[in-house]
Amino acid sequence: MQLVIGNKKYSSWSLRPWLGLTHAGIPFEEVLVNLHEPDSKARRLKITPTGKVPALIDGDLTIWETLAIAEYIAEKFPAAKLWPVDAKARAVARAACAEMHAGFVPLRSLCNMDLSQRKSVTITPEVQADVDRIVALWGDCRARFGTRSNQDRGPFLFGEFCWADAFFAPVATRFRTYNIALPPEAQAYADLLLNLPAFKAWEAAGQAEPWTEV
Ligand SMILES: N[C@@H](CCC(=O)N[C@@H](CS)C(=O)NCC(=O)O)C(=O)O
Repeated sequence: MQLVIGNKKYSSWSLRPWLGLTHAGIPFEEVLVNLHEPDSKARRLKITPTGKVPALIDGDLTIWETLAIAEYIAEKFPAAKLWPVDAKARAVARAACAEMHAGFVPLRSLCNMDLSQRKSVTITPEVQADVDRIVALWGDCRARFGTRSNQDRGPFLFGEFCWADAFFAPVATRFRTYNIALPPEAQAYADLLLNLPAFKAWEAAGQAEPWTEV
């Protein structure tokens, strides 16, 4: 399998499947396309119909769109348990990923992923509403599925690591880059994601990239 990704410093969508695959120890070949090269879009359009990354290539199959890539990997590698085993938890994890995929436009527009800098922005009410919703969602997942009968099932949103954690990893970087204040539990969860060995490897590679956004 090949995973086509963009610049590690900036490409939040590429980070999600890369993190899931790497954290789960699933082997794949990484193909990095610099999004800021003049002919980059033309190169990407030869790979996917949208010209966007990430894309997963498995033999004669090319999958574009992160949610579809996540589903394909989970089906192909069920032992990796990239979705929660419990059906209700799995449904909520999928809802959380879909909400991330379709939403939080104000946050994503104002606070782009940039692993190389710390930036300051004026947080608009719309961005704060996104932050509040994410904090509430994380808290709800942790309360309902991360901990059950006082037995902690693991530190992630649904106990063990799953796609929902990978989907929110870029958000954790945005909170850090833009110094967005979080309640202690949400901060602890963001720190957990930012300290995963797989994330650290991605981050180090991103910070070493010579290309900067134009
Ligand atoms: N809906 C797509 C979004 C992918 C996306 O927007 N990728 C960005 C990089 S993070 C991209 O390829 N941008 C370059 C472009 O739009 O030409 C997905 O979920 O995979």
